[in-house]
Amino acid sequence: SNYHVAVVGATGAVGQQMLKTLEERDFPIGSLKLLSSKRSAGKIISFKGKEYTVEEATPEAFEGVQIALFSAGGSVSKALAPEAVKRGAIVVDNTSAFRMDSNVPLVVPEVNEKALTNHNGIIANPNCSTIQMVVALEPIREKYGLKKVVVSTYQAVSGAGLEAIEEMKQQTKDILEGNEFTPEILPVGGDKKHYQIAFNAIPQIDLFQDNGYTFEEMKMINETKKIMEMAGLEVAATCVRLPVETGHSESVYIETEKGGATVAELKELLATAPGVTLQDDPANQVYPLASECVGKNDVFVGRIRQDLDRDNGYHMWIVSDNLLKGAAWNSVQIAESLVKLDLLS
Ligand code: 11C
Repeated sequence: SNYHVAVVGATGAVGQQMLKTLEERDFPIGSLKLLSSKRSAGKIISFKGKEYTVEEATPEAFEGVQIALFSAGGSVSKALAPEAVKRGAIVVDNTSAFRMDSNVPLVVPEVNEKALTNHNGIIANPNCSTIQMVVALEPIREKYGLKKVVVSTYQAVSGAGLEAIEEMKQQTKDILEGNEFTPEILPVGGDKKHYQIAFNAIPQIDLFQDNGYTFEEMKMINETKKIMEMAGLEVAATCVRLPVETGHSESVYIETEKGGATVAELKELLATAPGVTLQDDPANQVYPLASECVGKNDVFVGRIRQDLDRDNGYHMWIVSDNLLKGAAWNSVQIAESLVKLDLLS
């Protein structure tokens, strides 16, 4: 059958990719509603050759909606996701609003699709940098167990939205032309100071927490434990913003429970893992690149090396399109899983 679908945040960086993904996957849509803030309402967006007028997201807008994909910021989700559920919709929420609620499944289908069966109307889509990491780590955890993860990220500006992309481009131009400029958005719209992103690397994504970690780092730590159902997993993260438009890269160090797996064995495992493309051939300079992952749904893994001091330690490089597997594709994939598992009323 066909479903009544709403996309909330339809004009944003992720919302646009959600529409593209729904189109490409030929998701069974009966009717489509494009919702946004009041500011963007009235815009025209075309979907499968038909034009839609973006409407303001209000509680009443969810009347008759069966699946609502939210990506319009945490405060919008907090206010409207429960309203959508009240009206019978199942919400797939791409913000951090509900991720750590114990009655909300936090789902990456390659890892914990079965968690969907316990949903109470809202399903949370994890943070982009978390998703690509757990897709690569799950096959290793299954076979060898996992004790510890230490990740450093190299994140693209599109994770901070369309305005952040614009800021990076304009700054680059201003610097090359010798013009004055004032950073206004990055690292975080809501913080006191703003820094140059062009030709720079900023070790702050989202706001600092009391423990000295940023919220992005704490998301990676807490979400990884929840998705993998491993409260005792040791995870540490350092998240850095780079002047890359799209595609998050991650340097990941892991320690497995069982030592002794060879790099060749890990490569063989990842070569056939769901949602993973192995790109690992140093002799021919083959490794994942942010510039190459854009527009693709997979998580790309390479540079797999044995740690030189520990026989259960491994290093790798994990790259994915943060707007696709990190956001839009994972959300649509969850919607596809709900259809497949017959979990839509
Ligand atoms: C970034 N990871 O790259 C963030 C964006 O919790 O869904 C995603 C924020 C989130 O800036």
